[in-house]
Amino acid sequence: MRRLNNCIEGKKYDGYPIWFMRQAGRYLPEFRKIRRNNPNFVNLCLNENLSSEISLQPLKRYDLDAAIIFSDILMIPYGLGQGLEFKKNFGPKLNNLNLNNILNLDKSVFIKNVNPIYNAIKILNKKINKKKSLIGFAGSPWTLLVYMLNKESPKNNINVNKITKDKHLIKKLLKKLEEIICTHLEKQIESGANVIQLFDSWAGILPKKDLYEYCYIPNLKIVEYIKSKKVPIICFPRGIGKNYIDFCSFVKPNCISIDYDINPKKIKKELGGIAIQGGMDPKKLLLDKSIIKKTVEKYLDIFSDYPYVFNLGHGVLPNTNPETIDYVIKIIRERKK
Ligand code: 1CP
Repeated sequence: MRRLNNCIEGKKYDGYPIWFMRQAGRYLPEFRKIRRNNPNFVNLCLNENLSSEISLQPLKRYDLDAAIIFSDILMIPYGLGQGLEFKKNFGPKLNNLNLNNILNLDKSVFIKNVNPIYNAIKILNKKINKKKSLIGFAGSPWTLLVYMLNKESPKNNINVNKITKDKHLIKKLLKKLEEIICTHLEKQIESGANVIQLFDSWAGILPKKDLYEYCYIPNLKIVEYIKSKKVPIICFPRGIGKNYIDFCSFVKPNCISIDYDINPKKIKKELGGIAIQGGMDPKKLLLDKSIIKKTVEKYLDIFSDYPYVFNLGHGVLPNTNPETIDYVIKIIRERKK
C-alpha cells in the first residue's frame, strides 16, 4: 500500500501521508558533505549515483511516505541548451536564450542531455521500499519561462510586463516548454516515478487577467497528459491566493499543494474533494517546539476528515534543525485518522 498514492487517488489509506518539499537539501549535514565535494550543482544533478543517494538520505533518517528525485526544475532549460550555473549566495544564473535553437531542438537531444536523471530514478526505484511513493517533478511552463527570460531568480529582480511584452515569443516558448515538460515527465514515469508534482512557483507574479493563458491552460494540458498515463499529479501554483479555487475547478489535479498564505479551513470548505497537501509555514519550524506542535496539530485537526498530505507551504529552510523534522513526523504518526 502506498499511502501517498492512495490518499491522492481517492483510495483507502490510514493516517496522514508525509513528505517535505526540499526534504533532500542543505539542512541535512550528509547532503552538505556531498555538496562540498561537488561545487557544480548541475553536474551533481547529472550524477546518477550521487543524486539517487541524496534522494535516499531523508528516507534513511525519517519515517516518510515518499522519495523525491534529487534534481532541479532548471534542468529543463539546461537540457534545452541554455547554459546554467548555480552561484553561491546568488542562486541560478542562466545564459542568454537562443530562441531558434530551443524551438528547433529535437526531443531526443533533450532526453540525451538529461538522461542521468532518468537513470537516477531507475536506481531509486530499485532501492526504495515498495510502500513508498517515488515522486517525479517539473516546473510549469510559466515558471520555467520566467527563469529562462529573466536569467536569474525573480527574487533578485523581475519586471513582469517586460517578460510578457513579446506575446509572439511567449506563445511559442510556452508551447515548446509544454511539450518538453510532458516528455520529461513521461520519461520519469517510464523510469519508475509513480506520483508527479508540477511546480508553478512564480504563478503568483501574474496579474489576474493573465492567469488563464499563462498558468491555468498550460497546467491543464500537462495534468491531462499525466492523467492519461494513469499517474496522479499534484499542482503547486504558489502565490495565487484566492484564485486557488478557480485553478482547481479548471485544472482538476489529483491534489493541490497550498502555500502558507492560504487559509486551510476555507479552502477545504470550497474545494469539495480534491486532496490537499501542505500549508504550514516552513519558518515555523525554526521556532519553539510548543509553537511547532500547535501549528502541526492545527493542520491535522482541520484535515482530520479530508484527504490530506502533510507537507509544508514551501521548501524546508536550510537553517532548519534536522531533529525538528523528526519531531513533526512523530506528532503526525501519533495521530490516528
Ligand atoms: O546546495 C545548494 O545550493 C542547492 C540548493 C538546491 C536544492 C537542494 C537547489 C538550487 N535546488 C535543489 C533541489 C530541488 N529543487 C528539488 C529536489 C530536492 C527535494 O525537494 O528534496 C526540487 C523539487 C527543486 C525544485 C525547484 N528548484 C523549484 C520549485 C520549488 C520552489 O522552491 O518553489 C525552484 C523554483 C527551483 C529553482 C532553484 N533551485 C535552486 C535554487 C537556489 C533555485 C532558485 C530559487 C529562487 O528563485 O528563489
